Amino acid sequence: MDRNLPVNLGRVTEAASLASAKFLGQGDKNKADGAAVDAMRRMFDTLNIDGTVVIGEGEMDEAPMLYIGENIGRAIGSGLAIDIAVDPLDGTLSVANGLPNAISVVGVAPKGCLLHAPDTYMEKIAVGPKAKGSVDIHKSVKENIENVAKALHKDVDDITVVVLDRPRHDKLIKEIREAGARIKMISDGDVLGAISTCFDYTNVDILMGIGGAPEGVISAVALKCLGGEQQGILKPVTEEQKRRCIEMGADLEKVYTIDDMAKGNEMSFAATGVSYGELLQGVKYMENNTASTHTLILRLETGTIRFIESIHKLDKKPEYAK
Ligand code: VTB
Repeated sequence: MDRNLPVNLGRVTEAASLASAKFLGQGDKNKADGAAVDAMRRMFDTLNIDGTVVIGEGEMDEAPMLYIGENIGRAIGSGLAIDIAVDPLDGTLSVANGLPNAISVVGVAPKGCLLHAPDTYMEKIAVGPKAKGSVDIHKSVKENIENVAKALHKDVDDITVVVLDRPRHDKLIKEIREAGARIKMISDGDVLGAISTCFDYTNVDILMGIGGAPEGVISAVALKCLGGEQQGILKPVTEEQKRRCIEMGADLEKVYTIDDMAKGNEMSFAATGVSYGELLQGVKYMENNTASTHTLILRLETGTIRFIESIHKLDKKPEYAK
């Protein structure tokens, strides 16, 4: 894929972050999300791509923009044909409540390479490159934690598992505690949770638990670029979700690996912080009507990991001014 595409994806997530950060702490998650979707969609249309949204804001009848199956880009029918997975704002509630770790995120691969995941839950386990090969979603929580500890040359009580703070995780949390590991509870954003396992300084070693399946595909793109590992099993809750999974050809017994979710050797990923986080700083408004953004950009072909800090002159981009 075009080597400049990853950097352009960074422009896309920067735009969505700048648009939604204005709503930090204002209690309106729909406004924050809408602004992110709108800005992301507009920036995509400036790129020379023939993109198809495979993970997006919902079905065509549910979402006006970035819906599943939507064609985006400036070169539809003639440019580089790619699958696009987006979450314009992962952590809508966090933004509304002024909480950390909200990001805007995009993953892309050549057409046909990203799993068309149904909008349902997925049980996941994810680790960074040093613990790759040491987890098995069918093994017990204790065994997985002990094997990761071994791979990382750490004691079990130095292992931190990131878990979404949800009642459905009560049993998981008990099992992690019984195994003797630590828990970092997050209110939202298991994409960032999964990515954090790949960066030592976050002190996160494993992601465990049930989150969104679409988020699982986005994480798979990032973890593939970073050399980590993720396994997932679809967990539809309602009959309607089960029907949808089967209709989409999904296998409810299958353990989806990274390569099942994100196939091939060409892939790019970008994420920009909206609110403050350990891995990515949030949007910061500064003097002289400027704002800074912090973006992680990944490219599988070369394995390059870029952190880009940008300063935006809001006089020239009035749509992002507070
Ligand atoms: C997670 C989390 C997301 O959805 O995937 C979660 O990473 C799963 O759904 O940020 P529930 O909220 O129903 O638990 C989000 O919270 C929102 O997309």
